[in-house]
Amino acid sequence: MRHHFVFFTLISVLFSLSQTSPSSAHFFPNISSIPPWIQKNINQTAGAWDAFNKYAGCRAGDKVDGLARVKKYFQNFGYITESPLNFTDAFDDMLESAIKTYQKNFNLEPTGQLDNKTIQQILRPRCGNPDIVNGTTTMNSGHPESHNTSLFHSVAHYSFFPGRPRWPSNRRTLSYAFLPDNQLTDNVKAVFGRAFSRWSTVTQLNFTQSESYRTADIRIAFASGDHGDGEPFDGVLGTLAHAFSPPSGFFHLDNDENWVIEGVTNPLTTMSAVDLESVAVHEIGHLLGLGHSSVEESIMFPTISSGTRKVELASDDIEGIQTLYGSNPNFNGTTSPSVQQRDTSGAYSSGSLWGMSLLLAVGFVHIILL
Ligand code: TQI
Ligand code: ZN
Ligand code: ZN
Repeated sequence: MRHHFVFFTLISVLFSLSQTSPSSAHFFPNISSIPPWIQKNINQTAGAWDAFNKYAGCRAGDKVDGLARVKKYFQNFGYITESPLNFTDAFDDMLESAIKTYQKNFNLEPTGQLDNKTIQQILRPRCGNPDIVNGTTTMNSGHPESHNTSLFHSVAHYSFFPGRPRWPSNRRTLSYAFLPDNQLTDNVKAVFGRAFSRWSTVTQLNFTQSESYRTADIRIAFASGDHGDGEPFDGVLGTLAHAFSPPSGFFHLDNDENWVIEGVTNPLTTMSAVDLESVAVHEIGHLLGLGHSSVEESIMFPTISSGTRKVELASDDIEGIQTLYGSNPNFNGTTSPSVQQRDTSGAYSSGSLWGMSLLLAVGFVHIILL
């Protein structure tokens, strides 16, 4: 699984990333500066999905032409684990239970039917990774602390990674660094700085930029396609970025996206523009130990439309992160960014097996590169 980095992978990531050529990432100050010929027309894709609307109202026992495609969709996102070569068009128990779990994850009434709200949620653009991996949901319905389970409207909650990993309690200042080969501009780096400060405003955590990529707690790199950690990027849209749970600190972004750095003002869903700060705030949530949330307003909700911007932490995100790291005594309930200056570059997390293997890995790469 993605959160269990093996020693070997660690080395290959460090190694392959140190070998990449300078970044060819596409950065655009705003949405109107993206040339039309690189804008992917999402209307075409949306057209294909329109067909989904004919399943509205489907329930167990029904047989509807093309229902097999719906099963394929649920299989893609981990809700159906059986893998028959051909799904049938019958609305069977397998589909019903997949729909129920999906509805719980997305905070919809678990009717087990393809009702309107469920179809609308399916039709929304979403992240390409499964919600359920090896039988464990990455979202709220499997959250051990979710209360009010009988009231489906209030099960909404943040989640943590299995085992609830977090940065050790003696580390309240974390350093971050950018892969030097990416040669990011100060404007791009400032976007990450703003994203970090959204989390430090509400917790006792501080973030500080370090010039030393290899020793920083959080390592930010833009990469294309296969970049050595077994989670290859996929070109425009699809997976935009990924981050590993604490105390890994790897934060990778897809070089092939059209990243917008000054924010997107109006929701233009026909464009492939991706707001960098929105993605950064979400991924930092993962880096700090938050899984996905079923609260739609939350930063950790697992869908975002291209061309839109969502950067403000919701109360669900704030509750989740404060459970892990405590609240900022200066935080009065309103979020205004603060910038942290203390430099702790070169510090390693102590006492954890992770810190140890990291140290060894870094040492090892030094040796191969010399
Ligand atoms: N990347 C996925 C994500 O960050 C990768 C992922 C899926 C993941 N499941 C995970 C990472 C569990 C850690 C733990 O969710 S993504 C969104 C969102 C992506 C998606 O490129 O699909 C955002 C990146 F939530 F909008 F869909 C950023 Cl904001
Ligand atoms: Zn990666
Ligand atoms: Zn995510």
